[in-house]
Amino acid sequence: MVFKMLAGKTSVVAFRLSLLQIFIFLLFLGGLGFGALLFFPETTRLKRIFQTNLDGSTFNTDSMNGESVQSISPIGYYSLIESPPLDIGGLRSKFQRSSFNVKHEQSINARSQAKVSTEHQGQVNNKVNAGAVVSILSRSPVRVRNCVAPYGANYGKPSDPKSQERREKVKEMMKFAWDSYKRYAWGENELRPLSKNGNDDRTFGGLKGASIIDSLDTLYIMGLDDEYQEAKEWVENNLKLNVGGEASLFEVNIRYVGGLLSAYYLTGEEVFKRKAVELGRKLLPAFNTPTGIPHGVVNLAGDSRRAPGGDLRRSSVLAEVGTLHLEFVHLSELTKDSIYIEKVMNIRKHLNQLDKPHGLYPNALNPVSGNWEQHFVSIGALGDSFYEYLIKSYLMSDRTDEEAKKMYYDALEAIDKNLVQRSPGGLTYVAEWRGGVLDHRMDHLACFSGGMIGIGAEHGGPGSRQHQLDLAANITHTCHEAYRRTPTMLGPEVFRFDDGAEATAPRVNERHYLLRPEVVESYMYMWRLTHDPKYRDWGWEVLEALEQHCRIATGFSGVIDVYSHMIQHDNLQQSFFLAETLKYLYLLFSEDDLLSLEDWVFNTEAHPLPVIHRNCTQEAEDTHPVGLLARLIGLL
Ligand code: DMJ
Repeated sequence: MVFKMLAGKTSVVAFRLSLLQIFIFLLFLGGLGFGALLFFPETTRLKRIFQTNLDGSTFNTDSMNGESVQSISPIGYYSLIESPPLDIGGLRSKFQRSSFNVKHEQSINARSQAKVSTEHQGQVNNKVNAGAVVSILSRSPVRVRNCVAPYGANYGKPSDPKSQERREKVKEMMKFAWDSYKRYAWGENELRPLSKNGNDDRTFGGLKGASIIDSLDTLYIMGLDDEYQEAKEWVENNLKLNVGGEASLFEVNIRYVGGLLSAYYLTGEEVFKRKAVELGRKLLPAFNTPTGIPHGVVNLAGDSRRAPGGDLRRSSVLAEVGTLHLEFVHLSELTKDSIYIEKVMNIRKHLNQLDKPHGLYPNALNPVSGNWEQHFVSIGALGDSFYEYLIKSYLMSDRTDEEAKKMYYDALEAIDKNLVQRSPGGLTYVAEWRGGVLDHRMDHLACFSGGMIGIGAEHGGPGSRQHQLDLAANITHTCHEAYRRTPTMLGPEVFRFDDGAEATAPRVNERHYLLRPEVVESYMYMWRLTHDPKYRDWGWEVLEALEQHCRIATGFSGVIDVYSHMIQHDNLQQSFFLAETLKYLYLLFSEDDLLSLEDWVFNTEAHPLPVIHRNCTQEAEDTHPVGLLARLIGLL
């Protein structure tokens, strides 16, 4: 087993032998035999045999907010919480990165990082910390149910020089966006680059630092170590959750809870888990409605017995109530408190049993009656991430959540049948549906669907696989056309396919570009699924357009009219630009095993959450005392 793992790595073997000699020497000294195990190359594995509770599962919210914590119990409908965690530690051999391998990679990587950085020095405006990636990624990633969630070997460094250079450029853009935010808007939610101050709208109910939370994981995976440390320290010292405003349940969940969870899973830093759980608990009053369908607005000052904030007569939005599942499953996973899963499973059950016109999900429902409020269907604004979270719930459950799977494919079939259209010029698009009448327009937001349909294609059954892959590729192509048909090479907020329009925006008020990620998101997924180089080239086109039209001296800004040569900026560096747009571009130019799709799902704000693997059999074998003994004998 060990030798299989080491095949072809001479230097690794050499290093192992020297440690082995230390090991034998210590054994020889006698009395230190047990201690010698700790010097053995695979120290972390051996330590786990004697110290099994390394996954932080004893975390208790009692100490945090004084509220009692229910012990997690089987609730019958969701298999994720029915199986007890394995009690033997270990790494999944397929992806494992032992402490030794990490060190080995560090030294290789330190050199290669330094080299790339030096080569690139003349091309970037701000030099990034060349060695940074080494120090932060050497920490152990968090284990979920005893499975390790790996980052990937060699930090996803691409093998070809062109992609390396492109990736470095994305990293430089991230550093520039971060530095600009830090300089003019530190601690505020978002940067206003023209007025050089912060944007502190009330979406987050008084919570601050949205750009910091949204950036944590991006900084981390890019190896921007100093910037990540600044962000972490701000969370430790300045992220105050005792605010009293009314916040968007959806936005706080996807950006703050998702960002904190992701930072925790990547870094293992307890502070992120503690804050995520504390904030998650503050969202629970939103569910205090007669149906349990949450209201869109929650008063963050409330406790779980109080009514939600906002006006209960207002509709709940499909995308908002349907975009909680991934984060809430992880909140239950971390706290061993089933309340979060119960809340989102109730939503799902409710939506599942409602009558649907032609199998389609309307975008608004009443949180009191639980009925649809109108028959407007869209996979753009108001609907989008509901569908995304169905397929991602299935994937994140290690493909066991059959209910989510069925709901996703049924919904997709209805969309395909009723909404998918082909323009006279041959472009595939997903129209909107207003009470049975098609509106031939697509939101920029709907461009995420190329990637979503792509990642779902694999699991829909052999008969539909190719069709879904083609649909994903065709939608992504259309979104590329929406960009390509503007002089700025940036896509408008809405593009139409009526009155002679073909993926263009005839209406002046639909021509803005807000630094949105959906198109590069689909490029990233389609690249990983097909390895067609055009997706990397299309991503590079977007990057060049961002540099040319959105970058100003004080940060990045959206533009008001993508069809105008006279660029006017909208004065906002959206936090999702740092969380999503730049992260997806970075991943597009990285190797596929950086946050592999086998092991991670991205929430709708691009925060990676680990797949909750059920089967770590191989690692159990690896660390079982008998297996260990065999390995020791093999080495001796
Ligand atoms: C992000 O906050 C999320 O991607 C959300 O799902 C939709 N809107 C923005 C990005 O456009």
